[in-house]
Amino acid sequence: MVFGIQESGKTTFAAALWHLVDSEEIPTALIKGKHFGDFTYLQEISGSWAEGYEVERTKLQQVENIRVNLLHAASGDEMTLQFDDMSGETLEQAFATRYCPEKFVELVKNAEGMLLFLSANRRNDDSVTILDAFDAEEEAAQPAVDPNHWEPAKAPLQVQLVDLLQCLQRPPFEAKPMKVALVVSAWDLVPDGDTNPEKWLNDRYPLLAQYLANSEGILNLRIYGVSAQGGRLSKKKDGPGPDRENLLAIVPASKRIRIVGPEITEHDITRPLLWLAGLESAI
Ligand SMILES: Nc1nc2c(ncn2[C@@H]2O[C@H](COP(=O)(O)OP(=O)(O)O)[C@@H](O)[C@H]2O)c(=O)[nH]1
Ligand SMILES: [Mg+2]
Repeated sequence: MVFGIQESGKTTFAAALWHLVDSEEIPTALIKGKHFGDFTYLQEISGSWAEGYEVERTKLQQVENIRVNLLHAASGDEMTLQFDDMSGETLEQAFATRYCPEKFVELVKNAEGMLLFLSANRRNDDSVTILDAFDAEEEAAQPAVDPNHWEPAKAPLQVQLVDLLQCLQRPPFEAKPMKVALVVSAWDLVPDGDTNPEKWLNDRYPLLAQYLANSEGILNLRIYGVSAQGGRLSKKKDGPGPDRENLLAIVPASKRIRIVGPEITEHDITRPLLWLAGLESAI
């Protein structure tokens, strides 16, 4: 299963993955499996990706089921990467309201591994500390807002994620203990010196890092840095993004994709999935 809040890089990953396995431009550990039914949405997003544009955001209220079936050629084993590409900040809402769609419960119950997304392009958790909050409170001698007022959406991202992940252990989910592959997306935006995704996580999201390392619901953890887009792009309607020209010069397009982490080969974002499926030793 795929797990991650809005803007964490899930759809772009799916678009790049589909291009990679559909085009067969470069060898990959897992190849495209059998697909039935309607996969227009996958084709649409991978089309935008190939043209060097950002994937379009899921329209409000529209839920796109993304299922990518992958095949391990040597063993004949198959795996499915599945997620509800939910709009309307469903997970963030779930943190505040404690409600989530029933379909999501099914997805969690059936999951045997998790691809967890976190974007390197998010700044707001870095900056504010409890000391800043104290200072602000002292300055505002007369509190303008009710001191008991709490806005869940303003809770730090790592607090929200740890809470949501913890919920998966309890009814109605009761997720099986599973392997987790954390994808730090938009890895191209991380400064060059910061080459290790594990260190990146420990520095920026220490609470989440501790939870992932110690939760009984997590059998095993791996951390990857992934640039699925390769650089900064923009939506088609907004014209070419800053890195579009450079990215289009990379041929074949699959080579725009970059991944760092344990047991990887350049460009191959099926590697985390191979590990999740327990097939790594089979190659
Ligand atoms: N620079 C860069 N930006 C990315 C990358 N992957 C995703 N993004 C951007 O991050 C934003 C959120 O991505 P999206 O895939 O829509 O996230 P989702 O809401 O989790 O599906 C979009 O503006 C993407 O263009 C990447 O590899 N590099
Ligand atoms: Mg999306």
